[in-house]
Amino acid sequence: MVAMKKFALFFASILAAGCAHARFATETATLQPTEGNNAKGTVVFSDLGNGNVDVKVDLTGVPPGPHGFHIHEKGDCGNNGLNAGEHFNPGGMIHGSPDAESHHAGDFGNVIANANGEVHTDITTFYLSLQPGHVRNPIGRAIEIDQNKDDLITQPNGNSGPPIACGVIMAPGPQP
Ligand SMILES: [Cu+2]
Ligand SMILES: [Zn+2]
Repeated sequence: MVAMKKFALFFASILAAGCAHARFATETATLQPTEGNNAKGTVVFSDLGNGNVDVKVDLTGVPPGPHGFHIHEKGDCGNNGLNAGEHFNPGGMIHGSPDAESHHAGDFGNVIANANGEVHTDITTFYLSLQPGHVRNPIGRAIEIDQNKDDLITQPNGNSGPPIACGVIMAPGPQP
């Protein structure tokens, strides 16, 4: 993880230096609370250019503690997020921890809200791609934070309860 962060910093410094050759895709989701909840915020996906995607999560209004966090197969936050369907699973795997041998591409396990109800974390994954048309590109799908902890075992969704916030992953417009 430390090596990965250094690598990310390396690329960030190239961007900061204004390298004309670097064009890394990003996708963004703005999460809105489901009925009776206050959780909201943003999730930004950034192609690190090394086969990895960085997932930057910034949420507020989340009850303190762990909450299941997943990309779902449909880009529909209707019906309090239930219309998003099951987890994004282009590989036909079983649900599990992102560290496990088998898990959905959309499985991020849990994110943890601090005592102020905020989540601020970066997840690095090589199970997603931001390349246009790629089967593991999450664009157009929903990402949700759930009411409860993902137990990382129960099928098909870790028994993490209903979503407390949902947003559809979208292109940010023209790249710089
Ligand atoms: Cu979920
Ligand atoms: Zn899953």
